[in-house]
Amino acid sequence: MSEVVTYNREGTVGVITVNYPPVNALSHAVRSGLVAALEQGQKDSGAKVLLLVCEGRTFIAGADIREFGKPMQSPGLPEVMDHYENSDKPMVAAIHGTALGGGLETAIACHYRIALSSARVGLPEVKLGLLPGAGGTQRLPRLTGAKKALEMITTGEFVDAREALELGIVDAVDDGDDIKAAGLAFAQKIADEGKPVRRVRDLTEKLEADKGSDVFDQFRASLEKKARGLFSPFKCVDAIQAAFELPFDEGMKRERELFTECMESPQRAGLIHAFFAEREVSKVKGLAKDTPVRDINSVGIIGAGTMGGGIAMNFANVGIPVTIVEVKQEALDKGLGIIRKNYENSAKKGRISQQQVEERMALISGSLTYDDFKEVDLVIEAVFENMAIKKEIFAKLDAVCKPGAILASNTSTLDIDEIASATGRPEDVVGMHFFSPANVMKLLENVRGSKTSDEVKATVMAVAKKIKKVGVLVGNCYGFVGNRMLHKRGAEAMSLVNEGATPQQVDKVLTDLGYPMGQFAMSDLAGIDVGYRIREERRNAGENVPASWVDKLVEQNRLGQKTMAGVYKYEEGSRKPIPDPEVDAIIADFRKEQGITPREISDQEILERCMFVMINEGAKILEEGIADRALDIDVVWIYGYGFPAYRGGPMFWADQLGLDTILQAVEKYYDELGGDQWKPSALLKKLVAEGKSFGDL
Ligand code: T1G
Repeated sequence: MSEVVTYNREGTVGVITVNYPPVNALSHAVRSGLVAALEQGQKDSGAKVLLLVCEGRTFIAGADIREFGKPMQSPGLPEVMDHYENSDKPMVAAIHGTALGGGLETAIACHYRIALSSARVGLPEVKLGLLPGAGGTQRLPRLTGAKKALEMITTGEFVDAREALELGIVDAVDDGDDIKAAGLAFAQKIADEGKPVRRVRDLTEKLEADKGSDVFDQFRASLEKKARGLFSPFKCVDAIQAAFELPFDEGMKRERELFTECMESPQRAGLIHAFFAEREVSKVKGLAKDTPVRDINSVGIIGAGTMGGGIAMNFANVGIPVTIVEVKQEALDKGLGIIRKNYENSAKKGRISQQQVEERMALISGSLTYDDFKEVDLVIEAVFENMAIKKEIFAKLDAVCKPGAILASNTSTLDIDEIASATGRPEDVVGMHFFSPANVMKLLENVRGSKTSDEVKATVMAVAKKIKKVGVLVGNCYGFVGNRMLHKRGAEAMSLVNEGATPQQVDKVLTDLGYPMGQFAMSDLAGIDVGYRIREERRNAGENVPASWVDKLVEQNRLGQKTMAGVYKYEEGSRKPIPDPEVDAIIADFRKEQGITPREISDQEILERCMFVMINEGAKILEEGIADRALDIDVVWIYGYGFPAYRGGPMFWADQLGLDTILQAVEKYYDELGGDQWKPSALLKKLVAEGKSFGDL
């Protein structure tokens, strides 16, 4: 008898129980156990009906992703589904938690389903670069019809139990919290009413309605924008369409062919890497899992600007009261007004209710005095990037805030240790770098100072989880991980334009790679004066920062979207970047001034110079211990800058390209262009010499 799947009988109900923490994933042991337990149930003459239920936090949450890429061990999931569907005794699945992927496929291979009202179901395989490969594309449409099946399978979104009931995915919903009791009662009812075996494969009514319709072509067209660059969503549509055109067994064969194509795609490798990396980053090297965490029940924010307001919303969204301090009432009122407007917009889109708008606004208060920070557990400073001002603020916070309060800076580049030196409590000082717009972007780059205590590190990582961000703990250096690499990419992009490329050519290479926006469109969004001020700060600090054509734009007050003109021009009410001949003229003048003769530049050179300079910098970041693992860098770039998750992150993508290819190009550009940014990283050279990858670290 398998220890992860057991069989016992309760009355006339044969109970098959899965117990494989943490999420009852369909590992080989579970699949074998399911088959064995079913056989026992079939042989058990006292069992009139069979019930499948899971222990722990959730019903089966899918195939065991950790097995992907390894040789599949029999029985495969489709085979297990067949056993359950062909059971000659009614087979009932009892769902709690999240029945996902192969879990939901197992449930709909059964004959009846009951779910707790707190349960959710979904087929999120597409988020892993796959499609439901155990009959989901053939059985779900038989329950819901084409439209809902297409939506659920190509988005991977979950539906709650009530909606699942309406859609016909489950047959009953129980408002209790004891799935075993609910399952037993429902199974007994099925037996008492003499309900027959009801195989989903035999249900054809919902298929008839959409047979021969153009719903599939219409849906493919709608995916062109939403699923730009992705492979598996289109395969999902093909597989679902097969359910409407082929007999069930043929449809299953078609599903298997398409599933195999997805399994073999580099996008599946990238998305699964991203899935696990997002979870691995919360396990910080050298930080014990049981490190004490301080309670954060109230938060102070300094600055009611774009960042401060967005940061405040994250805490109000999870019920934590926030006090925002500004220097002037006018700035405070403006900031609070923008927060309200953001919430009202979300309410208009149906994302939150009007009542939630009011509840969240009630949690955010404004003040003009630091005295209101006396009792807060955490303060986050979000004023602009000026070290002198930040040190002045932290000295005041040190004087006002209670012992044990955490003092955090939202700085995107500046030295946390220098900021901490303005206080008498450096162990309580930390960086919490949010990404604009702070209430939307999922990344929170937590920056440890040399004296930041383990308790504070653990607390800010717990805060990230609490406010539904992906927290990554990184070391203290100029730009930390994300912006340090971004600045290298930005400098290369500017140089490429100096040398002959157009801004739109550079941006298109990056959006073709899968970024949501190119370098210059992104700069216009944030405001190109941000980079200008950072370059001025570095020049004032004595660094040799070359002049650039972008500075010329700022000096003509072309600051980006906020002035309707920056690198691109913008029409009223539109964020669409439009190439501007005026900018071409400014660039041409700048080239003349610098004595540059423009040349044709290939897209390949643009790709290599923008991306490989980042990877080389990422390798240096690893060498210096600023990031503990390459996957930390991948997560920073996926969640902070929109690097396409289907490529796994810049370092994973580099591994897939081959580090020898990267190193050759870096050495070539070092010879041609010079500059510290092209000095080949020692780690990169070492890994190539040893035939290893970043993933091997
Ligand atoms: N396989 C293996 N491990 C998994 C797993 C899975 N499917 N899902 C979660 N884990 C681990 C996760 O790595 C973490 O491990 C722990 O469980 C808790 O996860 C044929 C091919 C279920 C909603 O895509 O969406 O079925 O770090 O931190 O926030 O058609 O996990 O503790 O060691 O995320 O409460 C389809 C993926 C697979 C579901 C729970 N299923 N999982 O979220 O906890 S493909 C999925 C999730 C498939 C078939 C196809 C979430 C969750 P550790 P967690 P959570």
